[in-house]
Amino acid sequence: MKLLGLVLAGGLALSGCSAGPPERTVELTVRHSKFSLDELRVRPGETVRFVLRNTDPIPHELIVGDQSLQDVHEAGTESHRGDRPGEVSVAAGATAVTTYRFGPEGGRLLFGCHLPGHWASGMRGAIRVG
Ligand SMILES: [Cu+2]
Repeated sequence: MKLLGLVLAGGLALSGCSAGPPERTVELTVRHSKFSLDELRVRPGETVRFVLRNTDPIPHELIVGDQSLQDVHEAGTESHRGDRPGEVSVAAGATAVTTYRFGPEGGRLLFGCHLPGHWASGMRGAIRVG
């Protein structure tokens, strides 16, 4: 129990372990409700481990997916967060990890945070696949 307490105190949250072995790690730092990257490129079929470091005094999240998935989260009709690949919440001052496997086809996906007002104020970015 003591070890568990230490892990929780460290603020590390894990999610999306079912996506297979990561091929690459992408670090995203959040500062003043902005991501440190606004665009990234991945290869089709690539598995990416996202490490989300939140330096802000408020929680954030990272949602990876297409426009329709982002619309669902933005509308607030999606009740589950942090338990699927590419979707993770991060507490204030904490670090969270999620792993996402991109599909075999090229295209454009998005990532962002859907806490109220965050997406609209620019807490998002584009992912170019291929
Ligand atoms: Cu946010």
